[in-house]
Amino acid sequence: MFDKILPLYGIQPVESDVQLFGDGLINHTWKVTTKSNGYILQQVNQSVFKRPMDIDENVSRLKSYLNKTHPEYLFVSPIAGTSGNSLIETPEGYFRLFPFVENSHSLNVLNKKEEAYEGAKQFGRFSKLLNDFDVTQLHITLPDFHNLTLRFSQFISAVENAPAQRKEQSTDLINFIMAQRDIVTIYQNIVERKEIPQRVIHHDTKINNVLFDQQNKGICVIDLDTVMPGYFISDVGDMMRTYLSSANEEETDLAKINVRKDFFKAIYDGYMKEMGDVLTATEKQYFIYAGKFLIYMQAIRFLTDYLQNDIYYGEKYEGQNLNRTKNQVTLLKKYLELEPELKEMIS
Ligand code: ADP
Ligand code: GN1
Ligand code: MG
Repeated sequence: MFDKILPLYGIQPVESDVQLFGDGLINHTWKVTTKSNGYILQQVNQSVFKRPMDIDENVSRLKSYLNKTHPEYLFVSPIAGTSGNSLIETPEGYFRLFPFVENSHSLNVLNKKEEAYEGAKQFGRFSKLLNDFDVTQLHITLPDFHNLTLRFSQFISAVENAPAQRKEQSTDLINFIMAQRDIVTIYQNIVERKEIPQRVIHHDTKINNVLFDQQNKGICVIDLDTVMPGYFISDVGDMMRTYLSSANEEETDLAKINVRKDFFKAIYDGYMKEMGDVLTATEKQYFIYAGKFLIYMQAIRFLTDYLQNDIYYGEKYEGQNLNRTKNQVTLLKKYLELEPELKEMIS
């Protein structure tokens, strides 16, 4: 496959080393190393992203805007192939090639609150620099991606149609999710009453979508497939979901899942350093809600997938999506317990 694809970028396959790379769940990613350069080659997951062209157009619009308004910003975008296109269609699917950001790495779990601060600052900076960009210029690359109302109704129908055994194994989790339905109602109110504005939102702020340098200072954000109009609660919420606990979403020893209060403060400080002057007063009131919104939605998404025989996330071992749900539900419970203290910290 690489023998056919790399030449489309003027790269000689015989002179390149190609290795699977990273821990992303959605796309296929390889690191390509030639004598002089490093690249990231990616095959877009077309069962998730039905219109890869839309992603390419979004990224190219953002790139032209940022090149004009903030030329100093490192915006990692795909390189044009010899045809001049940055998205290349082949019989195997759609591919793109990024310059490898040298001396960078991504983290799957944060060990220091300073890293949480850096990550939050990078995502805050991204939205801030795009604050005056007209969000209607962006395609919706994943319709209803963070529409919690819809995710909830999909969950209900997954419960109704689930194989008996999978449903039985999920009983406690289903009951917990049902009991926390208020989280959906608050979201519905936000949308219906237009309480907060639509912004350019990354929608996948988990920590391995930030590149860090060797001193673990943030360099930039990556994985721009889901950049589209949305609410800031999506970005802040996914940071809470992935930065607060010292164990990540794959952890099966639930005792290891925790909410590190100093990491919460670091997310707040890092994000607000950039977005503090941009967010409205109402948005600020929803800062803590953001964590509930996103952790709850991810629990719903993992459980829905389990009930639907893992058609979306797949599974590397049996019951992985059930375990991921237990993990996220545990995280949510710990977060809810601490809510009064978290409020106090940012009041
Ligand atoms: P996915 O959508 O599957 O999560 P990503 O775009 O996040 O794919 O890429 C997967 C991983 O590859 C990232 O977590 C990061 O470690 C690495 N990566 C992606 N792009 C670059 C880049 N331009 N430079 C260096 N590393 C990168
Ligand atoms: C997926 O692509 P990746 O691995 O960064 C997913 C996110 C989930 C995440 C859970 C397009 O992110 O929404 O939060 O897995 N992306 C898509 O790990 O569904
Ligand atoms: Mg990713």
